[in-house]
Amino acid sequence: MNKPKLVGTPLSHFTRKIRILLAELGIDFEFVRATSVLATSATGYGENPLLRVPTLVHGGDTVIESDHIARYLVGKYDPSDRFGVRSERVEDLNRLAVVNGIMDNEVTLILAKRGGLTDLAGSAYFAKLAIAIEAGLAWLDDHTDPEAPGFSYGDIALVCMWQHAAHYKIAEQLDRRRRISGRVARFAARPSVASTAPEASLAEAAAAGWKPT
Ligand SMILES: N[C@@H](CCC(=O)N[C@@H](CS)C(=O)NCC(=O)O)C(=O)O
Repeated sequence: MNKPKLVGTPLSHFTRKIRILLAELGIDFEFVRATSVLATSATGYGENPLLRVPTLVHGGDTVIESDHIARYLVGKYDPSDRFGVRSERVEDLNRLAVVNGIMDNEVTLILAKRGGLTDLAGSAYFAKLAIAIEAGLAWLDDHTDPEAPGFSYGDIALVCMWQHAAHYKIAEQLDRRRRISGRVARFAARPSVASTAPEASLAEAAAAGWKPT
């Protein structure tokens, strides 16, 4: 089967979950960089009808939704599921849901601003999204053990959420969340993590001629 093609943007935290997983599993893949997440044709999103990334194209399959892509990859390449992608433990499911929810809210706020809205704090809905980000971070901080052994899919998602929030300065006083920051710091130098960090990813994309539109 030909090598997987992953469509995403250099800063997309949902795409980064898959980039890190692919690297950890040693799977060679082609990274196709989308130039805009405000484009209105599915073409730029690997034909994801929801106009989002990531999208994975592999053989005859097109897989959308980051966690589904992760499950697909594990099914094909890592049946022992060494990172716990398919974990059904309630604590893993809840942590992943909170991380994904924070990431979703970040995307909505960033794209609302990029799309032209200026007074996000003045809208009850957008203000609520920002409050939920803070509440989600507080919850995650309480439910993260910085010293727990191993590196799991939950850790991959946590790192992607955290470094993206730091890059976009989307949350208040991230330093307050010492348990999350401690856990992320443990993995920051791991090659799969360091090579996909926001600044590294942007530099790599620029070197490859990528320009956002
Ligand atoms: N639930 C989706 C979320 C994907 C998502 O929101 N991706 C962002 C980039 S990080 C995007 O493409 N947003 C465009 C939009 O929401 O219109 C997943 O896990 O794949």
